[in-house]
Amino acid sequence: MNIFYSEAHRNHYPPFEVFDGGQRVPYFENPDRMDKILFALNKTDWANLMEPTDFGLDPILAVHDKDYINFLASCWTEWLASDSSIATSPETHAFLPATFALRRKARPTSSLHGRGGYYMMDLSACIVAGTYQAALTSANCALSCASSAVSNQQSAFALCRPPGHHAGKDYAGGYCFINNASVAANWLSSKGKTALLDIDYHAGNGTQDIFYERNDVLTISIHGDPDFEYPHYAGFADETGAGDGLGFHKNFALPKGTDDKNYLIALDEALEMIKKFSPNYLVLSTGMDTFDGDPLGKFHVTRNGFAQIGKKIASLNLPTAIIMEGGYANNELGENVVTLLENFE
Ligand code: OKP
Ligand code: ZN
Repeated sequence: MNIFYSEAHRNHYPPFEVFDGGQRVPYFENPDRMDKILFALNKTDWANLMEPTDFGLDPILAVHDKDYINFLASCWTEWLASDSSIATSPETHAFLPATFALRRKARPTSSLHGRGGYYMMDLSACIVAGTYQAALTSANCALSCASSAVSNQQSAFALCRPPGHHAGKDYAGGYCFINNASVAANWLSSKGKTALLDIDYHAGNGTQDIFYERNDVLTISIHGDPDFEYPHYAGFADETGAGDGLGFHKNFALPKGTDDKNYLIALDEALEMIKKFSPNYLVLSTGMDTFDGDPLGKFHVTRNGFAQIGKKIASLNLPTAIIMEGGYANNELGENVVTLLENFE
């Protein structure tokens, strides 16, 4: 299996994130996640690691707002230049706004923090020196993966970091900056009919927003009910698309404690919808944070559950661009990813 990966993510390692209650905690979405996955992949005899190709900004700007991307590009440098105390110890700092543009009577005002609150939805998408380059490279891994799926008519894996599914057209959030899976799905949709299935534990609000009014890409997300879980304001069962896109988005908002059995029931329903849509390609936003014991999740999906999930999705028999999203039980993460992926081999 072709696997697209770059070391660029290492320079995106914010020294902290902020949890509810204002507590600073170590950044959960850390480079060690990739090391654990690489270690497990390197033990298999089918992982073919490749550097991503640079697709340039066009496919990214087909999904994201240009001013938002400009904000990501210059944020750190502008912030560094604005306050000399940051330059003395940049590794202890991360850019975060503390005021947000609530309910869009808002505009991106010219100050950096005005733009921060406009373009960011929470306190977990911290920007540091290497963030923008890492985000671009991560998107290129997804695009390279999609391109590989088309040319080989075979599934491929993008080992993306940072992840993408919380990033909308013009906002970052939840460790995500560029919506890798959406960029890949949009690119793929010009090559053939494309569906996107998001199995990360958290609702893929960014993906939902990006495709909400489109009927050419079916989007489905299976996740913890936003009534109790992040991202709190999107991912509800009654959100099914709008305008032309009505009926082309589906949320499975599952309760705390969801186990293999109940997860697989929802998955079966999702796969039936995909079959009816009859796409040529599938994009799979792959979070492993549904795992029993994940520090950011409340489901009880087991290793065996991932084997069954992989088997069922692979049985669609579609060239699939498998895009890495979340998963924070680092010590189990590598084997969990391999367990899912080996079904697509
Ligand atoms: C990213 B992904 C919990 C704060 C939530 C953000 C979680 C982002 C998850 N107290 N922080 O979908 O795995
Ligand atoms: Zn997640």
